[in-house]
Amino acid sequence: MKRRIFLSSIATVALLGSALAPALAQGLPPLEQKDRYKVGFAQTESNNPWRIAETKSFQDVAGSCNWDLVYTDAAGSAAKQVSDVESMIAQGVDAIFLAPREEKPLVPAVMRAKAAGIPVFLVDRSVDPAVAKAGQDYVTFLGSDFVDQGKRAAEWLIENFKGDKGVIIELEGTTGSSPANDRKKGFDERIAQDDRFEIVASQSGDFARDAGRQVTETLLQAHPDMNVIYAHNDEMAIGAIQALEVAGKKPGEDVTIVSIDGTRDALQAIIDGKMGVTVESSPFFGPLACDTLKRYAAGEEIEPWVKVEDRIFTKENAAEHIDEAY
Ligand code: GYE
Repeated sequence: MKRRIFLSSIATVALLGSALAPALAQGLPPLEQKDRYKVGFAQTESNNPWRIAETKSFQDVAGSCNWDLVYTDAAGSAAKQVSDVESMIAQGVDAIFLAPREEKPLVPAVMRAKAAGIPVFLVDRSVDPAVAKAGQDYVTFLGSDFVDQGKRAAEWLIENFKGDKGVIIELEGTTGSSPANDRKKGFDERIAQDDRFEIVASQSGDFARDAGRQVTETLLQAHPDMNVIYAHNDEMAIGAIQALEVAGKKPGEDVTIVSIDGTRDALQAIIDGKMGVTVESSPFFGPLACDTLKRYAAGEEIEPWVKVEDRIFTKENAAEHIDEAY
């Protein structure tokens, strides 16, 4: 059924040379313009406020954008997420928004959707750029510049750290995910330019509060002189704060904490003086997803990266923003 639509669209484009031509020239499946779409949103997990806010943003926009939303939750399993996408293909969705848990294992899901004539939009995370390309295998990536987020966290630390020697523990996000890879790169490269700092340990806490707490507990034993924590997201930073407090350390005084996201708990920790900074990474993708899908259906050539601009939250502005946080 889907394939028939795909082929007949090709014929139409060939005849009319219509606005769908740019998409098809690059091998992307076209999308008809219609009043209502059946849209898949393949979520990676739902174990933190960021994911819950993102899902809600998609559910909210489904109403205003005339979508019948097919929602799946991979519960932290890349393998389940691949089969979630396969089930969306089987259900004949018009388009898929995929938040790929990890860069490599989700590539086959992208390729299968493309082969089935269904345009894929990557949202919040990306897949391995060496094997799958925007504008060719999937339409575009909607999301933040993670390298820049890591770099900005490092720059805040360089400007605000008071001591002579910064002994850093890094809590990495989900291994193999694009934000973990890129937030590490951006931070590590920038911090290496200042000899006051040394990263003594860098370990994954899977973007989760509990894992962040446990990893911090273990690393604290091995590096009792640590005085900086860089967490790839706020949930792990909050877990780290709990571990520090149990160990009798004062977060914000004995240990400077820098992080990424902008959750309500993180903004509260900044207001309380426990956390120094969180670089924003917005989960509110619904309106942007609606707009990008409409532009694509209208035949616009979509830029390979629909970039989200991020703010930065510190004690100067955290109180102003806490009411809009999640
Ligand atoms: O920072 C984190 C979430 O992919 C940008 O994943 C997202 C990250 C976000 O679990 O909290």
